[in-house]
Amino acid sequence: MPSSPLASYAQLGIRELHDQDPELYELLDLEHRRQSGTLAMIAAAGVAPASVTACEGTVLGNVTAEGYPGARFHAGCEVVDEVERLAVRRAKAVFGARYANVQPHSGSTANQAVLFSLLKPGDVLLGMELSAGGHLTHGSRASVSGRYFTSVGYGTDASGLIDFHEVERLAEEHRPKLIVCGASAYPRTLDFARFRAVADKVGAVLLADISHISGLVAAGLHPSPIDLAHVTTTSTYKQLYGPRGGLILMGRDADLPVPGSRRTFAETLQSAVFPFVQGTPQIQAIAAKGRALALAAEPGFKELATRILDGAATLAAALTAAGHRVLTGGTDNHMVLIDVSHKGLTGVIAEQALESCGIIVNKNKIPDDPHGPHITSGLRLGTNILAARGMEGDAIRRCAALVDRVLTSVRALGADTWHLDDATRAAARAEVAEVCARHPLPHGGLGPAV
Ligand code: DSN
Repeated sequence: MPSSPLASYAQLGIRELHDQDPELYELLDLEHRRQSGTLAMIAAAGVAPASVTACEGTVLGNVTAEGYPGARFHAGCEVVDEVERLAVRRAKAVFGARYANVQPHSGSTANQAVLFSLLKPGDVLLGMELSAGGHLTHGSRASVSGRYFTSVGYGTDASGLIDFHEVERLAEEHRPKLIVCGASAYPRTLDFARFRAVADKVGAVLLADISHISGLVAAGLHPSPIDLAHVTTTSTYKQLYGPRGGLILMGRDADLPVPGSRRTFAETLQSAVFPFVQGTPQIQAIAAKGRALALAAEPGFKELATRILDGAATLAAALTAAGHRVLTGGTDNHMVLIDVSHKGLTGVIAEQALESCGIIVNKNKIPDDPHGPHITSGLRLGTNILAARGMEGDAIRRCAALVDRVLTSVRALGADTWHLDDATRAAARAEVAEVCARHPLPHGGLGPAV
């Protein structure tokens, strides 16, 4: 690599951190080692390639650039304008979108921009219940989305699938102004066309939040909502393996007027992000999104996304064969939800016991869960990071066997107290270390396929 101010600056930063702030350096180094040496199966996480992370450590963060390219409120933006234009072009290309906004600081902020620009306080919002697998920003009372709007929630049927009869009934009864589809804990394909039909029937706007499945959508392995929903949002750090951040995307509805307004969806959402809910954008994160989107456009990304999908199916089948209760009987995406009450455990016990062995998952509420969010009866596992490690087939089955061994060995003493014998923990930790060493995290790209 030719020496350049950019490269020297990055190296200088790490050297100065090491020499001048060893306490912080040590923590950052420790976290690096933790991620390398543990088996992360967090469904809501990815692992950013080094070139994505590098963008965030550049001098772009010094530029205050309120507004949009060509229309900033500060001087000195000629370079960052090009960075943002590039990220917008790449987002449109990856998702086949007519409109892309790359400024949202997160998926939650992207959703806030949509809700607060299209709804007035008190308007009715229909979204998936948090307890059924929805997201906080889809109308949960714990979030501003459920306090400022009149939130109505739909759930799942006895088989764990979205109950469209309930969605239709609630839409007709409450006449929502906006319907949200998309979920944080739903392992099956989302039928965006069916949601749009319901929305059209009651004159509602449809928002699709694809934060959990945007990599599968980008790779063409899950139906795309871009031309079915009026607006699509996503976070960028899960399946896009990008930085913390969000995107707002639109397809065929972008240039149509928002119902009851003369402004188009594109005009409305553009001013919703800035100046309505955000100030100056984080250009360094926008550059990192642009880099992640370039990787998502490479042919190897489809191989990675295929590994995500196949890995989850393998994980679900192996856990089922081992006697675990996999919700909905399997998965269509990257996510496997299991009911650990079936094994006499709570979600928090399962999460903590696995973490003590170096396996990182998260407790999750399941439909009709008798426990609150800090205990839960469920566990959510995902394959984004296993796929980035290049794992498939037998390697995934080995992960499932490890999970099974810990969950069948741990003994619940109370709702959140437990015992796991030292020998089982030591053996599991040793095997996790071996698996991690055999399938190292990618440092220069998204696993062997890219
Ligand atoms: N949406 C949260 C989750 O699914 O866990 C964080 O990304």
